[in-house]
Amino acid sequence: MKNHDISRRALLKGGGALAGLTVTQVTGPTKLFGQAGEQVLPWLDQPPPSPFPDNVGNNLKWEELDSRLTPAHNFFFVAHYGVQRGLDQATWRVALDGLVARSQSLTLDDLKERGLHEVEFTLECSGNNGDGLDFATGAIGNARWGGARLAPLLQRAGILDDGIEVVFWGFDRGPQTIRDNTGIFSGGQTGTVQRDTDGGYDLTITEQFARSMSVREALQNDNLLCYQMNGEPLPPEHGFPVRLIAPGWYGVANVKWLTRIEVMNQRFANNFMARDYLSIREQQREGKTLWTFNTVRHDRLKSAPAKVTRRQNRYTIMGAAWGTPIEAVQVQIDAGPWRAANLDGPEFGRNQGFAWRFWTFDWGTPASGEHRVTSRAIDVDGNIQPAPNDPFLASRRTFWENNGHINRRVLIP
Ligand SMILES: Nc1nc2c(c(=O)[nH]1)N[C@H]1C(S)=C(S)[C@@H](COP(=O)(O)O)O[C@H]1N2
Ligand SMILES: [Mo]
Repeated sequence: MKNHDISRRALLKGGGALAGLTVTQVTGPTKLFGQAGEQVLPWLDQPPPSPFPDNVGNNLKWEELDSRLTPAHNFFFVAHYGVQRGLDQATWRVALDGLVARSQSLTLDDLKERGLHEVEFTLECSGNNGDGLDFATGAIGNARWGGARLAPLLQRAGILDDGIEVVFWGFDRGPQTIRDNTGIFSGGQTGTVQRDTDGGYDLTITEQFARSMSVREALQNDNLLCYQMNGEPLPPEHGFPVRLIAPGWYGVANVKWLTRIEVMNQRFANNFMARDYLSIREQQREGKTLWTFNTVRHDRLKSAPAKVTRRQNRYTIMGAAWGTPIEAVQVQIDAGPWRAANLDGPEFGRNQGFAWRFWTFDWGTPASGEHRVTSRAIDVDGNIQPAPNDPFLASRRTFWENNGHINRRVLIP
């Protein structure tokens, strides 16, 4: 996503007491998410359209969520340098090189011959904020991703002893400007240098999309060189012909239009690791302000109310929870107490815990008027989706990794 300012108002409003938490896990029969004869009440707060339609689009319309698997044509996309179309699967190669004993150049058929491994995984952009104010509120979807497992391919190539980092290169590239370069530039290069307003130099280069992870992280069992989405070939928007799927990682790690896997002997610090997708937090330690910097990595525990439905005169709230394996979800209406929602289906085990779980909350017959609906998820380790005053959320100075409560407003007639 492009850099843009996101109002923190969304985070700072709301609140709600967290004291006296009791977690009641309710298990019940798997229900259809959405039933015949029900009416969906649209939220009063609606996200604005994407200001960068070529780069971020097709965001989930929460009110329309009615199936675990998001159809590819309804699945959000993020493409920093635009969607790459017209790539030829017949000539496509994924290079596996760098610090390996046996470099590889893999065709799509090579990947297919290795057997299909499937993972159901909810992919969320770390810029997906929520609270109905930000355009990226629906930068999330869940799919059954299929492809060849990455770990055996890395093992076959033989990572050398000094290899510590695995870089995944995409095909897409575009301009990146590095500010206040000192002007070490003699001509002949393809980058351009411009004097900036404060007397420094801005260097503009053509950067290729890439993200990296450690060797240990790359060897994680469910990482895929993925060529299928919900049983069909990947569409161009989602990385045709091959992408990385790294279950449990935020969207940005899941490199699309994958051309090269490179093993290196040092950490990798390109734009998408070290400048963009960087969480900057302001913390207090021993009376002093300490700024910390973390590249975006793993998904965080999160939930969202998806829609309010009405059948006869009874209202139900439905939603999703994801990020880490979910144990329970609670719902808060206006300033009321947190109350347990019903989790649909004990899904993980089958889906390895990387997929969202749906929940429903029987709202009964609420008073007419406007209401605020909030949810919070609790994971199997007892972690609670953080409240707005949680130190992690409150210390953030960039908008990445916002897993705060999502407040939606609805009008009951
Ligand atoms: N090559 C490439 N891979 C990419 C991106 C990109 O711009 N180029 N965007 C990343 C980001 S920020 C996200 S959130 C996910 C989105 O995946 P999707 O477009 O399939 O939903 O793709 C990631 N992989
Ligand atoms: Mo993203």
